[in-house]
Amino acid sequence: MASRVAIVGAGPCGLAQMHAFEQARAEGADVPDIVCFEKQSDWGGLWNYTWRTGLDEWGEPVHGSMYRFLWSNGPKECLEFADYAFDEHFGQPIPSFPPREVLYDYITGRAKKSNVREFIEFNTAVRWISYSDETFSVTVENLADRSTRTEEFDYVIVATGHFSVPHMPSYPGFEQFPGRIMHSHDFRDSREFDGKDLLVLGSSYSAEDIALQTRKYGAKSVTISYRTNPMGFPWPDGIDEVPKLSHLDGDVAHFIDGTTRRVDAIVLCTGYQHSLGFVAEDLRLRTNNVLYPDNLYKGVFWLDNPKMIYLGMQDQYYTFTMFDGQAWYARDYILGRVTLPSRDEMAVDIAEWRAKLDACETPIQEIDFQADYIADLCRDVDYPEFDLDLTREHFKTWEHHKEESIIGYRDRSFSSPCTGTVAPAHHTPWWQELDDSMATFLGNK
Ligand code: FAD
Ligand code: NA7
Repeated sequence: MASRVAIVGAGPCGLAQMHAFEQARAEGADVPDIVCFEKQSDWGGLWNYTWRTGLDEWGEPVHGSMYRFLWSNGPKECLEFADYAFDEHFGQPIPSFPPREVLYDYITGRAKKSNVREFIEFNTAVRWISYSDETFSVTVENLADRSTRTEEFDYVIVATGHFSVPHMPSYPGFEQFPGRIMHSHDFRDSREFDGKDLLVLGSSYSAEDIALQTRKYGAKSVTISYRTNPMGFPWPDGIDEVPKLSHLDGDVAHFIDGTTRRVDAIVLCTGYQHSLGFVAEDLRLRTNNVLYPDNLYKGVFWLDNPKMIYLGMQDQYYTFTMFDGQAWYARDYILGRVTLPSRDEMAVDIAEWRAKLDACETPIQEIDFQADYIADLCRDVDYPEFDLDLTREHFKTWEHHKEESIIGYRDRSFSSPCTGTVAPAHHTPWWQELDDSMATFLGNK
């Protein structure tokens, strides 16, 4: 009997997995039955923008954390699909830092080409995954008619992302603060803060981007408070970085260096939790946001039961390219094309990767670490050739560009690791470009 595979989530990871199977099928492989359960009504995961916050139309926690006017924060050349170049999708070279709608079009373009939509059950949330007698039981709920059912599978691939459930710290004085306190997960439109003095907590990607965005769209001032280290970018006029928040007194924020600022609103850019409460405890990944979570061989196979597979659970410099490498590896394990070593050997391998990660001290070393991880994945599978070393150099150049100009790095151009195409410059500098529509970006409007 053909084996059955459940995929949970139709974001970039889930789509990569279905596409990988379809590639093998097109080349004549005998591919298992695949069912993808997706709780939203459409595909694309975080890239499928929603205006909603809090609960969705079914009363489910909203998955989306992306906001209006979000532009890629890394060069698109570092996430290009090796078998579906940007040139192929758009029919013309495009600049290196596209807005969300353009990347959504690209991701779903490949998924349309390989016809994977037929495998997806939308509006269907996975409620529980357990394993016994060599079989996974997957309980799902159809959100539209509220029916539940349990199906059996031989493999489960969890591709639910990990930037949706906020980490929400509290500080003394939050209860009495007269303005809005929100997490970046609920941030949707910078224009809400036009003319306001904003406090942003955090010192990573969300803090950086939301501070820039809100100032670009009219915030009077943005104060970024770091807990451990400042980002240290050359911030434009109106944005400042200050040490950790101590407490609030009314609308006055007090920082541990004794300085104070009056603020109208607070955005907590304090990261996310891996939230996998629908997975039985013996199969459940528990980790913080790191480049190599523990207990995952090759970053994907659950050590105690490698038929339980997790995609995209690591922190991310690389995204779509890494997801493809993972999806190809998972597919080839399921198809019997690669075999996994013993549990002890897998445990040793995981420990070695984690020791290498512990030795990383700088973003440049972390970029090399994740590039080495992708090279390790691609070595064993037939993912199409692309110039991975070029992308690692691109990422390092990108880091330098950000240090030179945090408002100007998105105006730079990179070359494709797949086609060699050098991206054209965007017609408008990013700091001046208020329109993020695909039509304007592609120059059609
Ligand atoms: P997701 O995109 O989160 O998709 C997971 C899917 O699983 C969703 O469709 C969800 O509905 C579904 N799901 C979840 N739970 C269940 C369940 N129980 N049952 C059924 N379905 C379920 N990456 C970049 O490369 N460039 C960027 O510029 C960039 N910007 C970002 C900005 C923000 C604000 C955030 C939060 C992330 C950003 N990322 C960016 C990183 C992002 O994580 C990846 O690009 C990518 O979306 C991860 O894909 P995924 O499939 O792992 O997860
Ligand atoms: P990250 O990258 O996980 O960063 C979380 C940040 O939150 C990090 O700077 C933390 O500072 C900070 N943090 C956590 N707890 C606190 C408290 N209590 N007080 C102040 N600051 C805190 O999450 P992001 O949302 O920035 O990025 C996630 C993804 O979204 C990423 O892929 C982007 O592309 C978009 P620390 O350094 O630990 O002190």
